[in-house]
Amino acid sequence: MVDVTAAAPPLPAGSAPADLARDVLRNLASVQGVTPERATARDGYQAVVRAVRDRLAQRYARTAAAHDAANPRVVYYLSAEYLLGRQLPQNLLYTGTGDQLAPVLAGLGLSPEQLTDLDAEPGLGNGGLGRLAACLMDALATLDIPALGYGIRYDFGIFRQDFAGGAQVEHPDDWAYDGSPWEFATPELAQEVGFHGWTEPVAGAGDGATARRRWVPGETVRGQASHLLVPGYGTQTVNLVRLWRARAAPGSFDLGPFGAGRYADAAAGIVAAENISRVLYPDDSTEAGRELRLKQYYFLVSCSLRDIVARFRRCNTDWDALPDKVVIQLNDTHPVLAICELMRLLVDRYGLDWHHAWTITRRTFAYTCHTLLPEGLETWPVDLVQRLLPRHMEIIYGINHYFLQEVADRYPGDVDKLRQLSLIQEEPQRRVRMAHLAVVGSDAVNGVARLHSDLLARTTLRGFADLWPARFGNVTNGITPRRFLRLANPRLAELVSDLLGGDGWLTDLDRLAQLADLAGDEAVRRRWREVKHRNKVDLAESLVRTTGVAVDPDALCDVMIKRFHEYKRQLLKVLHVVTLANRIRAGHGGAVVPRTVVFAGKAAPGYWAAKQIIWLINAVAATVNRDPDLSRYLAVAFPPDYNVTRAELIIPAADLSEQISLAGKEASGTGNMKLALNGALTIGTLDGANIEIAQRVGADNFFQFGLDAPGAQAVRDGGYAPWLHYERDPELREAIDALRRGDFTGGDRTGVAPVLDAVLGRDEYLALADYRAYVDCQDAVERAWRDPERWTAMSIRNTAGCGYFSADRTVRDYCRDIWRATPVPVPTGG
Ligand code: NBG
Repeated sequence: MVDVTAAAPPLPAGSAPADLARDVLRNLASVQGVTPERATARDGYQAVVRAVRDRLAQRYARTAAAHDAANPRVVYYLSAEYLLGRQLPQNLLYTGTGDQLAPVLAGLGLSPEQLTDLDAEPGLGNGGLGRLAACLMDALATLDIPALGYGIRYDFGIFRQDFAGGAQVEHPDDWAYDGSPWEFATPELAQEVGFHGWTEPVAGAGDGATARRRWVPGETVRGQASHLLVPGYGTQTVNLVRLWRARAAPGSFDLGPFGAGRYADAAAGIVAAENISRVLYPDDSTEAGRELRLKQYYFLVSCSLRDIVARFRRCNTDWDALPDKVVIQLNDTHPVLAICELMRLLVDRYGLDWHHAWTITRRTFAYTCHTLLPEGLETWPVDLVQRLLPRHMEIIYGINHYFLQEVADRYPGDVDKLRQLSLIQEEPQRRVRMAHLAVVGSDAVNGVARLHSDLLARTTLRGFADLWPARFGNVTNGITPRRFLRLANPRLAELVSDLLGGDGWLTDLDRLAQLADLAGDEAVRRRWREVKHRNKVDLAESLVRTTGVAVDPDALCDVMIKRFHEYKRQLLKVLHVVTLANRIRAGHGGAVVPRTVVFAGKAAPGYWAAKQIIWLINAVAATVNRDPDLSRYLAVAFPPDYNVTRAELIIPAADLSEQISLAGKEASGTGNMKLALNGALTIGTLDGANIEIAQRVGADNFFQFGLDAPGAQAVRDGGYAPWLHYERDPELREAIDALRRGDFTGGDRTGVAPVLDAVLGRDEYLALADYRAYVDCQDAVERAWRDPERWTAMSIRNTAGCGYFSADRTVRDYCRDIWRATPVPVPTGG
């Protein structure tokens, strides 16, 4: 086991209160080389981070020792994404140093906020999937489960979003430009990763597809490990996220061309190698882009699998014990090549017979699917895989060969079945179906909410669920209450602790259920409202600063914060905003409750329709906010660059949570859980985890509307005609006509036309079919809002019902049903 503390100069770090001051002062002198009088905010930040990190590193050293001694089953989480959020506030809380910080900083003339502002968020992910990975890592450590998360140390994370003329503009996210002080680079922990080349037979091994072979790569890069420490809350366990960074082999810099003035040529090899971990999800609209992305995935998989095998072999000799000591969780399809890589290692390197290797491999992996959208299930062109990873392509054919035999035995003569289930899609282009490979090569397959898991087994992966029903299960997602209630919303956390007589809820979220009884207590409701109001004042101040939009903290705070995608139906929300504006313009302002609508989120850079909707929202926002008749009742704010940090600001202030995806499309959602936990009421469809939220908080405290998944299917099957809704519903017609006239886009009709043509023509996500139900349900929201006592009681019951959505429960479910992992307590230090 690599000792991550080795990378840092050894500083004795204690845990008594005075020790933080002592350590910070020492770090200022010995790490930053400044006297306290000359220390800048950045010096202070570095010195504090180092002092806190040292404490975590010491816990990590003890954790690693305890794990080595126990030789337990370890959970290895393979994920292309981690959205960890800021580290400083969390690590102060988890090390119990937060309270000591203010006096230390005061002595340096600094404030805690100055330090927090310097703490860059590593944006190594896109959205829900990456944040889920971070929440699960937090819960794993909190529950003392031995676990290691593997990922890629991207130089540039998810782009920074800005608006120009209302349109999304993407800037590179150079998150570690000024260094990343939480990170432990351990370059000595490295793996060599091959690409391209050819395969050849091994003497005496036979020559079938499943025989042992040798791969001679044509290109090799090095993966170097870099670590982020993941502490558990209220425990000594510190696990790791191990991120791989691509480097050229030492000596790759070419002095010859450099001497001749050809500087770019001299560094070409280095640049090519390092490009592998350069950016999160390189644009794959070109052949080169597609190859680079597949290279990334294999780079992650190859470094991680070799590392896992080496860790296993330090304490074990019997390969049959691998599935008892190792469980590899595949977070969506990105890391699924890991199945082939383990087969390659076992067969080619360690000489196991194919069937023996397959039995071990299949019992070692588990796969979580996070989508139902067909485009979310990755496939790769066979010729690309063949070229980049020739040995893996042979292994895929080998796996497919035996798998299709099994299918043929089960369904004799059913050629269609073979075609449907094969790992290879034949038409229109030969491609490898990564989800099929994942299911065939895993012991367990799960979806991320009850409905999603059911739909996976009944539709997307139906053929596999028929073959192996026991393999399929559900683990509903969860969120960490430490970050999303305690840290994001300290006022509510304090109130909850006060009402429940302590903060035991932080690790036992079911205790929130006791709040339900207090919803009837007028004094509690007053305090609850007071907290929400102060959070809304904070948000209002931030919105003025970031968007220039002045909002009324007393207005209903209606938030839709998530990635932009047509299935999530931000457009339906726009239609509602325009409907409200039309009502106000028609003189019915008095009937509308004052409302602030907050949108936030990014669209994939190549997703034209989603970007068009972003532009439209900004145009509508500008129109509404500029018109004094409208802005008395309505404000629309769209702060740019949504990320974990911004979510932590908006969520505590939300009154209403928009979860309005077309039923059957959102796998789970986790923002829905964060908002409900913070006392927002949901207006939502029967989709993803919304269904379970409604069950837990009570249908009376949830605004449900619209088609359910079978209903949506029936509408589509029945020859859906969106324009009929337009014709029949005067309010909808007026909303669409006003948009078409350019009334809400400063007279611009060309930008809005394609968006409207799409909904009136095909309306793939049935926005018009759900419009009336949605607007009526919003009217019900307004009626409830007019009664603050009723609303507050509903809000309290939402928080009370969210115990189930703790990531701790999610991890316990995984441990029980899939991972078979048990806690290994870590002793306290000295
Ligand atoms: C997302 C789903 C969400 C879900 C998260 C986490 C992907 C591919 N999927 O509904 O869209 O909450 O995963 O499971 O990012």
